[in-house]
Amino acid sequence: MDNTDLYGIKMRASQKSENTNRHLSGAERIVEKENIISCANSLIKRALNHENGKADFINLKIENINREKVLELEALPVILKQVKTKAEGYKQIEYYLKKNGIEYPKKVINMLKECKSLRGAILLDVNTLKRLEPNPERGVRATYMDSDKFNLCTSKNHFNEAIILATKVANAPNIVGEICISDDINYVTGYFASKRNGYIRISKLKEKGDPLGGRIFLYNGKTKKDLENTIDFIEKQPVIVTNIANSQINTNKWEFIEEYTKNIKKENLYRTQNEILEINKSNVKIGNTNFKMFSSNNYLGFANNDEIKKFSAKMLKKYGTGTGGSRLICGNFDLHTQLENKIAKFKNQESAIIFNSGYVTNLTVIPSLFKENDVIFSDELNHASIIDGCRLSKAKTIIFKHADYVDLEEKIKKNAFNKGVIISDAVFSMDGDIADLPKILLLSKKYNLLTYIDEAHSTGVIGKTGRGIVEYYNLNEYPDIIMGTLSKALGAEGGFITGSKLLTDYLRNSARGYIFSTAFAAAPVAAAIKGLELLENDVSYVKKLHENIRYFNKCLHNAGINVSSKTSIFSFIIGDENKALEAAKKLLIQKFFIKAIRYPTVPKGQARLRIVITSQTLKKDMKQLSQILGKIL
Ligand code: WAQ
Ligand code: MG
Repeated sequence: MDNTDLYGIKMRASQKSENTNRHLSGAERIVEKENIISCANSLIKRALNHENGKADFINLKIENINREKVLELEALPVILKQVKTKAEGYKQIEYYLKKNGIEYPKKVINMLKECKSLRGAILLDVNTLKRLEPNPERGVRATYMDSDKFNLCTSKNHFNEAIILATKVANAPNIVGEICISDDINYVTGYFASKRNGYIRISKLKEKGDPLGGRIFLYNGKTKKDLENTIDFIEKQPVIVTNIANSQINTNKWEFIEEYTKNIKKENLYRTQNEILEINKSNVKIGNTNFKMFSSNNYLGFANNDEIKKFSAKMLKKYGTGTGGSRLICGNFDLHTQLENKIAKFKNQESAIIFNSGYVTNLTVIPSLFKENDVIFSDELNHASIIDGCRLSKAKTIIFKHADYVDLEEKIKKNAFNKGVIISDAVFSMDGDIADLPKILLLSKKYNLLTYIDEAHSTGVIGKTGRGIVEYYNLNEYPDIIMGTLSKALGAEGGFITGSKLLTDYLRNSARGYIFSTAFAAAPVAAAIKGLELLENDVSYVKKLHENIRYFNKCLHNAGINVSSKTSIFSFIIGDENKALEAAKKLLIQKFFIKAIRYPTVPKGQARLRIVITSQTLKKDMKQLSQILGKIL
């Protein structure tokens, strides 16, 4: 046996009130000499940071313990009883009391009420139901006990402390069992423990908020000497409990979800989804009702275009429904390459690479390009996929005010970097405004930064022929990294990056979302190919979209609504989440399918109606809608 000394450390914290001291918290440990200071430290921290209140007195007692006298006890085995109600919990206790020969279990349980003013436990004679504590105001206190693991004790761990105590008490002479409920008002888990049955952990023995708590040690001895031995053991015998299982059993494994759901419901942030049964141009059928669709990013109607559907179906027949592997292993069809070439050509770039969704594109490309020592300057209204990509990248992310390039420049000047990038949406998804690309490019040149532009809502939408933001500004230079989606104007599915071949080859070798995703199926790839073809060969789709956007702007103006947009996205900021929901409901009653956009899609308190105009939106619908909006906004 190791000869180094052991020390018991006890902490008690209390609060001074008029003439008494209110007990706040207490804890004890048994530690090696070398751990005294760090243990004392954390016990003091615990005393100072107790949720019950501020500590006026902290009493720390450190005493030598003879190692030879320490008893090592194996922790009681833990058995969890998951119960739904307090009543069920009590049934469990009754059952175990009966099992241990106690005739009137209800009477015993009732005595827990007497524990209220005790610092210790009731010592109950199970034969006479008489209390045996020498000092009935204090009760019997179990002390000199710890587990064999030295861990920092800054916060209370109910279960760990309880199993140490329960193991010690269950091993005391003449003790047949123990019942315990915490006096912490929100800790509802309690237990019955005995040497015979183990530690029966009962998930609910009281309602939250109930201050009832206490302990009863069940005694079955005969002589005065027996009683003395029992109390002596409980109060004086040093015990180290070994093999406490790491079972931090949660009383309700789903509580974290239930809590979350309850909270977002309270804040009007809970979301539900509609089931669309049929789509006919700008009309959708939900249930038995037709709605005018004013929410879809199907900007050019390509998701339901006959020519595209036909080609997609043909390729589905030829290649099948799946690909059977990632691009790099065995899922690479000539179709994939064709699509990538088409994207690059459409965007006037050297090369392109496709990903399974727009979200995945940003999520995987940003971290594969930017790392720990890099700096990302990101517009505060960038899409969630950019935000998540930045987070995953571990790069230092500096958020600049929305479309505020003065703020951006100030922040660039303040932050030193070796490698840096400006990331911005081209068209902002929830506001519909357009980034000032010329300014961004200017700053990027001035400070030698890369540029990363997300063209999800600009491709097929802005620019004379729908080529996006570069065409919109008539520039002859390009961002370094152009990102886009195939799922909006192109009516298919997926995302892409286009730029230099150096860039796309690098991404094929480093972007985990590319390497570890099964290549996407022929049908959506073919749809995107055909979509690009239509877009390139027939400018009428984009023209029609632009005409509709102009028309809706005019309607809004006529209805006296001060909202306008140069893109498909019109944002009607309402503010309050509930009011936005109400407005959406009113529109739904009038058969307009428009969603209230709320946090976390937009900041809290900036809930809004997001109205989307496509090439298929009917003029009469736009007119009617703007009149209704004029009334309800
Ligand atoms: N010795 C005897 N009785 C005590 C002691 C002690 N060392 N410490 C507390 N008591 C009595 C006292 O009357 C308290 O009011 C009562 O027990 C409850 O004490 O598996 O937190 O410290 O998750 O509030 C059970 C854990 C936690 C169940 C119990 O007790 C689980 C708990 P608390
Ligand atoms: Mg307590």
